[in-house]
Amino acid sequence: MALLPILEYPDPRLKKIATPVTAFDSAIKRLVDDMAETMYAAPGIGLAATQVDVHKRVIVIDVSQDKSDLKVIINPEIVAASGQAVGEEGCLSVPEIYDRVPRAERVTLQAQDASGTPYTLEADGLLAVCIQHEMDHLQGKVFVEYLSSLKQMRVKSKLKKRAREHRAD
Ligand code: GNR
Ligand code: NI
Repeated sequence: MALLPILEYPDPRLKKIATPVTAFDSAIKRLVDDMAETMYAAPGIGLAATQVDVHKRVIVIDVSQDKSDLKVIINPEIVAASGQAVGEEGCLSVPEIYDRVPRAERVTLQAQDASGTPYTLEADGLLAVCIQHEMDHLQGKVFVEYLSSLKQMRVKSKLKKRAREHRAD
């Protein structure tokens, strides 16, 4: 297992569109293991392959308190969505920035596990929000793009300022 570096907004590689997984081989199993380790270490409740510069439709999520419910979500498609919910979101690729994003309240997902076996998942609450957040990453979209352009400018300047401060230490 290995920790993978996480790309930070506004890195242009976060805009790449992920392609479906076609081979469920040992390389995919290793990617899933490394992504789970990276997510738990961050710590985060989800991670999309896009964030570790792998442009395949692979997501890991664990919204449990005790890291006991890892969900491996490959080639996801939302087949039903209902309701509306606005919640505060954050992103490992946009450190220390949090803001409200409108999402569907409930989603039904079709996906495959690490062996390629298809399954259906019904989600609400934080899991539903996280699924939508991660699926956006696979389409090259980061949550700050839902904010006003003024807020997006502030986020970019904050992250630039922080990068400058980090270089200085
Ligand atoms: O760790 C994360 N927390 C979170 C909180 C609210 C809504 C979405 C998320 S996902 C985020 C991890 C991440 O950046 N995944 O892409
Ligand atoms: Ni994110």
